[in-house]
Amino acid sequence: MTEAVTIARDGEIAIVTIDNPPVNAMSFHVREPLMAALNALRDDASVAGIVLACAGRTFVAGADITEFGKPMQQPELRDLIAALETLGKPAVAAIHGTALGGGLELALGCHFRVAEASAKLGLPEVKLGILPGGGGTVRLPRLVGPIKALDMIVSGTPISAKDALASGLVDAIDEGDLVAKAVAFAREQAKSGTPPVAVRDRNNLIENADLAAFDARAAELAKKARGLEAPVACAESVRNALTLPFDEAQAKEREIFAKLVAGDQSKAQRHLFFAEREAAKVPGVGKDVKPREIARVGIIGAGTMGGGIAMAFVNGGIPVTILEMSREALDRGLGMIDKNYAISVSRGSLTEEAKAKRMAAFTPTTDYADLADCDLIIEAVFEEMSVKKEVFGKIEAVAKPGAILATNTSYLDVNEIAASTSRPQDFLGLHFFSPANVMKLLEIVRGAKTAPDVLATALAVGKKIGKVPVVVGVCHGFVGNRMLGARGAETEPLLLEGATPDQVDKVFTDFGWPMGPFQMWDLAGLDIGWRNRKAQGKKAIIADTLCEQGRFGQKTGRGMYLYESGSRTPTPDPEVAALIEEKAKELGIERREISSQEIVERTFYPLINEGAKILEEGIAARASDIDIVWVNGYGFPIGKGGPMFWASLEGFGKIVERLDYWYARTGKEIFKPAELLRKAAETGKLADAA
Ligand code: 3H9
Repeated sequence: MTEAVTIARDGEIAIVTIDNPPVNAMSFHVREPLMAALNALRDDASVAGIVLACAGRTFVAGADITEFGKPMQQPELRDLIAALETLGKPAVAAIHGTALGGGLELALGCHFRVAEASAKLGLPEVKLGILPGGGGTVRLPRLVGPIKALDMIVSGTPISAKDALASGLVDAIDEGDLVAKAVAFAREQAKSGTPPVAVRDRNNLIENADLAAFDARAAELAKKARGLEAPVACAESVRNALTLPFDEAQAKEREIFAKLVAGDQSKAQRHLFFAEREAAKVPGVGKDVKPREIARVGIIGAGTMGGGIAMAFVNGGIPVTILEMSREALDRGLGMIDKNYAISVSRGSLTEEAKAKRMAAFTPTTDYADLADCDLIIEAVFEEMSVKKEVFGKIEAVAKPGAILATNTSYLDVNEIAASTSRPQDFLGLHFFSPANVMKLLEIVRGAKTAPDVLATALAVGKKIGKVPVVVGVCHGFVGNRMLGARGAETEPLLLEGATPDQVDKVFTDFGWPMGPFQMWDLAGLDIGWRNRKAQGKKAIIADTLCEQGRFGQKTGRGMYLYESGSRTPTPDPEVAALIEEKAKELGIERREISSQEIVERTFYPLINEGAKILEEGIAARASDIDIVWVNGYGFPIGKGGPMFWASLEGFGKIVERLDYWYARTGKEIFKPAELLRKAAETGKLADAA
């Protein structure tokens, strides 16, 4: 093992290098030798200045997140920062890769910062449910100004080196030998004889801060926080930097950090950070399995789904051949894509030039033979087994050997479709979520015969196009939609028994979902579920009746709710209330008061129960994979960490007890507790796949 901190000399300048792979996190075994190194250099009269650099692929990417929640070992990050500030000689951070969180805070402890042109700098702590706890909220505004600091800290989004130079965060950008440049910088500063000024003592930008403008921006950002504590706390802490003396503001930052890091929201968000990385590790797909190369993708179908999937690949830099049955359908699909990009241009997130480049990456065709050079071919056609099989018959006839064939089915049996081809080893499901160019989740459906390198390819290409991929097994609806079915099974019965649509929706939005199930129906269009139900011979008593009345939701101005013309704000409709009462009467259901707790127990608990059954069957490899599916594909509030993590907070014992109650009362399968859940009630932990 190499030493975590080493010192080299270039004349009178000392180069301190941190080497803690993979991302140089500030673990205790880095902090301790770094403090020793700084103390030694402070006392060494032959040293005129120091450069703080990192080995490997990046500058320090932050505090070591695995140490959170455990007693903090001394020295702490803030002690190191204080040591840097009081060295009495110039300290220069040499930044390559990413300087994030505690890494950027360490660099802010240096008197100067030199960055590689490709570097990124940011304080992403908010995404872990905390705020920068190493003085980031009190130092950053002193360099870049209060509003820029507020935006960076509340969003957590890193900025480029170029932006950092323009805003005063870095002092120079280097294209060549970064450490040599930083050494030259330190030497020049040391020679100047001017004592270096610590960032904490640079008060210009904050003394003249416009508090009213700051508060207005903070209020704007708070609106987007949607129940999360960290963004609001970040803003509060930056404000303290403007109104309080440095030490007082820093002490408050520390207090808030300690409170947030111990809270459930941060635990949930840290769980999601590691869960996302775990999801990329798939049983049976070792690091030695090499993905196949994907240089061109073929998409069958240019409708909403096919078009969205095609955009996702083109946005990720992979050209697409897009196939439709007719020229008109192709033109319509490409017209839609063009319109979507035009919206991005009008919002300023895409230039005209970039739009033209993206449009040029689509090769439209009506001829299957044009798919011959595609490395991955995805069908996004009508959700019907016979149609899918027919399409794959045509694809197989032209696809080159080794091309990966994928279905975007939401519910159908991937093994059955795979078996209809002669290459089931090259076959899998790639389940995108609508709008596919926006939604992060990608369920990769592993068929019985899918080859490991096909899975590795899907994971790699998914990451390349900015998706969060999760490998799941074959069952009706896979992980997400199968659990959605369990969550929604009791929504109509709840209405018939006495709840109102807005009461149910409010339980959901109070929990942190972006909207409730009935608002969702209205947004998606009630007619979509109606059509599906008719095809499957199923019924939904309230929703079907509304559809028969032409009430399809937002698009017709009436659905489960009423919508003023052009508005998306739902208003409860007395006609719907009357319809519910009438149907309940017809069915002989006696209506009663329904509590919020009952709504939770009959919707969220079956969701968790179904998740546990999915784990039991090995459809998901880990409980955390299920959390990733729900947070990225279905709007489960990130501050609650996904359904399975939330279940651990709610208490497995309590959930099982209430499921038993509802199962005894209704006999419905969705309430019959999974064995895994029963075991979790005893052990306090949900075991992974059987
Ligand atoms: C903070 O700094 C608090 C301070 O303000 C106050 C303190 C008092 N710690 O993402 P990757 C692991 S909070 C521990 O796949 P990439 C990661 O789990 C921190 N482990 O690589 C993975 O492990 P494995 C603020 C960490 O190249 C491996 O490293 N900083 C940490 O795609 C590779 O990670 C952040 O939030 C960590 N800080 O992306 C930055 N970071 O291989 C968090 C990573 O076992 N990190 N690991 O699965 C990132 O955003 C990305 O890792 C980064 C590299 C962009 C750096």
